[in-house]
Amino acid sequence: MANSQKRFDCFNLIPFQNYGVHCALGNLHCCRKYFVNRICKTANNRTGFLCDDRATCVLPSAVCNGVSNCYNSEDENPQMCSNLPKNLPAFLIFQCANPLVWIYSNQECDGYNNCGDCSDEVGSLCGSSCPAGWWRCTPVFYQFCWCIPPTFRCDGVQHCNDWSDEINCSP
Ligand SMILES: [Ca+2]
Ligand SMILES: [Ca+2]
Repeated sequence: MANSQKRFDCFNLIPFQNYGVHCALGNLHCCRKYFVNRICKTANNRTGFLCDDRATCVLPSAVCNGVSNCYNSEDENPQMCSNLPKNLPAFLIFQCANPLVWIYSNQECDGYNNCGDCSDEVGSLCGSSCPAGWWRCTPVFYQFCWCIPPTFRCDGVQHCNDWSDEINCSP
């Protein structure tokens, strides 16, 4: 138990400034000296990636997306971004039911069918209600699972199998 906990802690640590340092698995002294825990909370309370400035918290899906979001581009570190998602910290990843498909952790329970089989929208974390303001129905579009975004209600286009998004709309 203690051993696996140590490994987990190390796995969530990403080199701070000096990316050339490699610590042996479980070498906490080395990890603490050269690595920093990158877990942070974004403005909308999602788990994010902490930049070297220790203040900027980047959404997981903005890590290794080819755009620099941290001041020194540490979110686009070539070593971390090679062979995705193998070198990404575990907290940035959500594993879909299909073992071949992964998504970024902020795409879990966001209303969108990122996994392709809706396995990212069914977990206990998602609860049984729709994201705030979304409309519950059986969507006709593959990109949604159980709810559609508020902008698609009463927009003149059918998004729900039962047309419930386009009935009882005020004229
Ligand atoms: Ca980025
Ligand atoms: Ca999703």
